[in-house]
Amino acid sequence: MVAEGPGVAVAELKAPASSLSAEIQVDLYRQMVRIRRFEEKSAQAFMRAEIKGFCHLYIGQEAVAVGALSALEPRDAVITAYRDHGVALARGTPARACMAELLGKKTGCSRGMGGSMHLFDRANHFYGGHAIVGAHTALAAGLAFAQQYESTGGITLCLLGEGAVNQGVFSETLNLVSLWKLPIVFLIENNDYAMGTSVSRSSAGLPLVNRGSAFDLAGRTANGMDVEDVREKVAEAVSLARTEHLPTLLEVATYRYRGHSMSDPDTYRTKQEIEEWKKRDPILLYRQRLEERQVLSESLAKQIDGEARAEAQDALTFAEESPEPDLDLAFSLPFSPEDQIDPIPRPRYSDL
Ligand SMILES: Cc1ncc(C[n+]2csc(CCOP(=O)(O)OP(=O)(O)O)c2C)c(N)n1
Repeated sequence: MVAEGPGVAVAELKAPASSLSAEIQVDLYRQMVRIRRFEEKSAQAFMRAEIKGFCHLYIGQEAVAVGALSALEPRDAVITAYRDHGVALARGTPARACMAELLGKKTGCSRGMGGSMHLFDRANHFYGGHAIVGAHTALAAGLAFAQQYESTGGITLCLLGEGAVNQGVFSETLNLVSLWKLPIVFLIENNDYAMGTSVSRSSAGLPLVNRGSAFDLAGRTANGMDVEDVREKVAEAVSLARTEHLPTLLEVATYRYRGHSMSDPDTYRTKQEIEEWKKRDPILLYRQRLEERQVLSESLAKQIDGEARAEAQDALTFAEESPEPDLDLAFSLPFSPEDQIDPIPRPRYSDL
């Protein structure tokens, strides 16, 4: 049986008329293809042991990051969990800086100190990339508090997996953002599985969007295989946050085609289930829709794909040729200069 995001009907895509310009539609398509090709290249690099440690791919979920982030302004803040490659790319972090980070190189967006799970790009207000499930939701509240306190006019978008909703910190955070009327949107990427556990085996009180109602958050759902639906629902929530300082909890039904991470044998679901979801592939279906609308020709689609493949290859070559990070930074970077008051001198890596 096909696992649908609980409470969220994954409708077959129709080709509704769009109020979006042709340029925006093509760009949404392009961004999804860029992420897909980047992730495929990452998988190859991982298999060759060029990427060490963890690597969680975003393949299948592209419409979520692309749709959601396309509804934001540059001054807005974005934060997510460890499945972060697609989010960083959609936010504007260069593919080279992302791939170099995956390879742990000095030219990476986190100077090679973070790796796959900790992409970070302050210039684009992308605040990570966090490995501890649920913990970043509290940091998101902090970002939104700062935006409100400093009257920046910005809002915070916090993406989280459905596996994070049962962490106590998330409930505490929902309480605070509602009480303090913070400009924030929480987007649950419900891909049905937290590692090997399906949401119906781990969570009571479905659908998950209901979790916000105890704290008076506005609740919305979206079809995560439909980039325009995600964009529209996020835009509504962003508007509520920006103009009325009302936080929203949004549940988006999506699916990851690959295992939880590159080392997951993926034995907890059937091949048939994965194939069923692939029939609703966000890139394939959006391409069909844009062709129907005569916004995308076959040759343009081919060109976009070629450029995305070239960008991914260029990013990998750049990363491979980049230098290793300075190891001493591993001891100095986690602390601000004022915090370096430890009377016991820290060992220099080179002394070890
Ligand atoms: C606090 C904490 N507990 C357990 C883990 C181990 N862990 C890593 S990923 C993961 C599953 C999270 O699933 P979800 O939030 O749905 O994100 P997805 O992988 O679907 O993107 C778990 C339990 C962790 N990183 N942090």
